[in-house]
Amino acid sequence: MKRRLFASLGAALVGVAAVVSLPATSQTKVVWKASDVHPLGYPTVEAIVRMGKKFETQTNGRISIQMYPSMQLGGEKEMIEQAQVGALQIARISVGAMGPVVDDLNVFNLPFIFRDEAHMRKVIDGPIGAELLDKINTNPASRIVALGWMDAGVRNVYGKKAVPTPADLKGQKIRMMGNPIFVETMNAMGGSGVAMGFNELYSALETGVVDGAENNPPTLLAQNHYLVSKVYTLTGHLIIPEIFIFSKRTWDALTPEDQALLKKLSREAQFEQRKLWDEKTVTAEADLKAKGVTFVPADKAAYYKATQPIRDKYGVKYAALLKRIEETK
Ligand code: GTR
Repeated sequence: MKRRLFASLGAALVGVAAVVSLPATSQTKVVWKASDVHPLGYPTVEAIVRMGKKFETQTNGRISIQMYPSMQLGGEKEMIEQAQVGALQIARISVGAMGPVVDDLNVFNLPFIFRDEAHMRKVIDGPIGAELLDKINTNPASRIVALGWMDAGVRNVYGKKAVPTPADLKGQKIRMMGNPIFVETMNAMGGSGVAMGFNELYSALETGVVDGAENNPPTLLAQNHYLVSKVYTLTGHLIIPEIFIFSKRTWDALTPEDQALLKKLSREAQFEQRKLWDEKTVTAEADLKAKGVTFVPADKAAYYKATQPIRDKYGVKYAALLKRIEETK
């Protein structure tokens, strides 16, 4: 009798639970597509995966995120285009690839404008960072919503030979991201800049179509470029943050509550990625050294001097902003 009572009580409770959860489950489940050029486990990818888990928990499974890593949905240019038409929702993009879409961002694509990573972080965390995200959001042509910033460390040159001074880069074909500023920067540094998609780079390095490239240590490791490029010269010419963006088309169809949740979880993802980034930079450097990559110091003052024409040429229209960046302590 008692047992039957408990059984029916249990059934009643299950019934209550089903009724209570009905509003959530009766709404259509949404799966947002997220994309990154890097593999699973890379800090930017991991931060979005974690954000997806939080979304799932906090919306009772109504919204989740499916990550498509490792360029499965194409390069960054393609990812931006897909976000613009709503074919994907979240894309993590280097500011290098965003410059051609929203010109104001190109200020971050100039060589040696940040003293170091800490300086860059101060800038993106402060009013300048907020203003630039806003420029993306209010630019009708961008058709994307900027969710937040991510870290991408310091970019250094890698290849088969050490390039401690600009003279060492003479005749070296170095792959740069597809933005004219970068090609001109490499030319000013003494090398020969070649604009090329990230997806073509490994084979270009392997076959000698280019002699080298430039990037941060986690990328050199994660993209396996170290297998064919064993010398990493610490030129430190670019410190380019990354952003993660959302499709404006999808955003406009969200409820204000979901928009607010997305903003909140994005802010958390930004700082979670930073923590993951710092950890990964340390382990990546150690891993690369263990795998036979030589780290070579560079004459940074010489590279700074060599790239002055680029700051002069492109910096004019960002003069006020550049002054504020410099004054950020
Ligand atoms: C990496 C960045 C990628 C991509 C790549 C490149 O540091 O995380 O988003 O921009 O550089 O050089 O193309």
